[in-house]
Amino acid sequence: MSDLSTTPPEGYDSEGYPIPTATQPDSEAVRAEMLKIYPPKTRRKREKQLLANNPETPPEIGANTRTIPGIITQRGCTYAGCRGVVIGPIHDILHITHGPVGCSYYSWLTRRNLARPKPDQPINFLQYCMTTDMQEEDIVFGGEKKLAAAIREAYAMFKPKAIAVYSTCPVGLIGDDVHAVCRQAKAELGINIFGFSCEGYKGVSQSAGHHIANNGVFKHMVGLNDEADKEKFRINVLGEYNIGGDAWEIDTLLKKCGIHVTATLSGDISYEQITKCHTSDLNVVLCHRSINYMAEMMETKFGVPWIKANFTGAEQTTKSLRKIGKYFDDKQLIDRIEEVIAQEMAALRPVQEAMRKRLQGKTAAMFVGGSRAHHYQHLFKDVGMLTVSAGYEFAHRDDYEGRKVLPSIKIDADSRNIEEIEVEADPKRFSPRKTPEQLEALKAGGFNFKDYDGMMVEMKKSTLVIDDISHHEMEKLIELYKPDIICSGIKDKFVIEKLGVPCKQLHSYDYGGPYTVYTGAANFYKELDRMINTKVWKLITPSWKKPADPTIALGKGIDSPTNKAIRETVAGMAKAWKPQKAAAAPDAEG
Ligand code: CFM
Repeated sequence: MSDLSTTPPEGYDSEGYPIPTATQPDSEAVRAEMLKIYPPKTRRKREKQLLANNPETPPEIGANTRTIPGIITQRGCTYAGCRGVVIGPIHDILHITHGPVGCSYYSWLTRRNLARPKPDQPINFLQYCMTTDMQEEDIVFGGEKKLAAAIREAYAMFKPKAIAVYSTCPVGLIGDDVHAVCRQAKAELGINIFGFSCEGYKGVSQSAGHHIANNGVFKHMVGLNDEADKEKFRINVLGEYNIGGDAWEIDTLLKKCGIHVTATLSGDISYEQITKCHTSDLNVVLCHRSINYMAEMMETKFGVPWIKANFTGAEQTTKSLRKIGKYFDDKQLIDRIEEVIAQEMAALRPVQEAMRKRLQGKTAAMFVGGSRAHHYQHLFKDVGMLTVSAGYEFAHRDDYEGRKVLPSIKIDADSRNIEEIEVEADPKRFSPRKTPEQLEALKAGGFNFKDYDGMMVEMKKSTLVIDDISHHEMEKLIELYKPDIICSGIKDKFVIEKLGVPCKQLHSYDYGGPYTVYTGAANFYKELDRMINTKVWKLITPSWKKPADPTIALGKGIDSPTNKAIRETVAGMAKAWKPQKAAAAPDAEG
């Protein structure tokens, strides 16, 4: 909603949720329908991951557990979460993948974490793809020497300030000691070189890779440079990776308000910015899932407090700016923030109103990552669209139910696999940014530090929450909810579109964006209109609207022409097949 008034505008219910134009199915019935195909053991597990929401007392959801083999999941691997997500965007260090070429190749510019060379810092290494390209011989005899040679070669060519090395699955299996190689190379070359044990199999998803990356960035980079920026009102933006230029929009907006960003972790960030980010005065956490560890460690060691904020959606951006203003408690800053909000909303409101007229009452479903499936619901709400179902790929219970459940999360063997580093207050450099009295006053005024309420409290009652959605569940969802748009990723985009529903990729933004703050919100509303209101979807008759074709129903029309043809082809192939060895060897019987 464009203003922050308490009476909901037309098209919204008394709780402020948009009213959908089409009648919605009962979420419990949809859930039962999705689950019924599974064998009992699978069903028991999936039952915990599919729930009808209750915003007042969010039900306990099964999250961050292994995907059952055979289920088509959207998840990625631990290496992807470490190398690709959290550290990959640092643009002026070298990233070397120790492993077969594929892991490196597929993490090469596939995530749109944009970076641009600065006048004083013209280096951008992100377009390079570096790997040790392990071969069979390295797997058998060990790859440490090859890694040491690769580091030397890369250093000689690029003379970087730092090199990060990432382990892939085979490296962990054969036991190469990447950390020892990195220590040795560091001593030899005199630059910062460090490794990550982020083998793809290390955790149940990329989420494990985030944690490993946070630990490594904290241990090897944060705190190396104590020289603080001169500007007043310094913050770090954590969990913002500049996909499609999002971080640049946030930077521009904050600058207008007079707020200085020391570092954005890790969107378009330099090595130097990371090394001094502990000198900032506030950590503003956007993606809680990928970087809450860093926020916690920086607070413990250096005394930088953290707050959760969200720059996705107009209303959320306004709230977040006001929260930052309140933290610094400076009259001039607060006034300036209000001026900027008024200016930005004056520009956005006409777009929002126009788009709301075209989108009001439409519905959306969202399955992505560990934070966007929550945050983007606000952009939909801005233009009168209701999210009928949502879920994360790899988030933990706290991202769904809120951080209050943290003490009750059971640590399983998979989580125990990930190192929890012990952090203590730095004897010299720990400095609380606020006095205990100031903190108390802020808290008394309703200000929440280190808190995240999660997705469920902000989602309408009975909305279907689905963790780690499978393709089968996605197809059922489309059949039963018929949402006007689904936000997801490349793994299921075309399955969704073949079923006649537009799919907006929320990872890569389908080459679009930025979508953060007010300027980005305008882009997103227009994108929704373009995708939903195009006539092209009416040209497709999705399979669920067609009558079942008996000739292709396997197991049904056993004597149908299609099935007969398949049987004949298979029989012909079997007849023609000869075992290779037998054909080459002398005829045993002759
Ligand atoms: Fe955080 Fe992200 Fe996300 Fe994420 Fe990601 Fe991403 Fe994402 Mo893709 S860090 S959890 S691991 S907001 S790459 S920028 S879009 S799945 S919802």
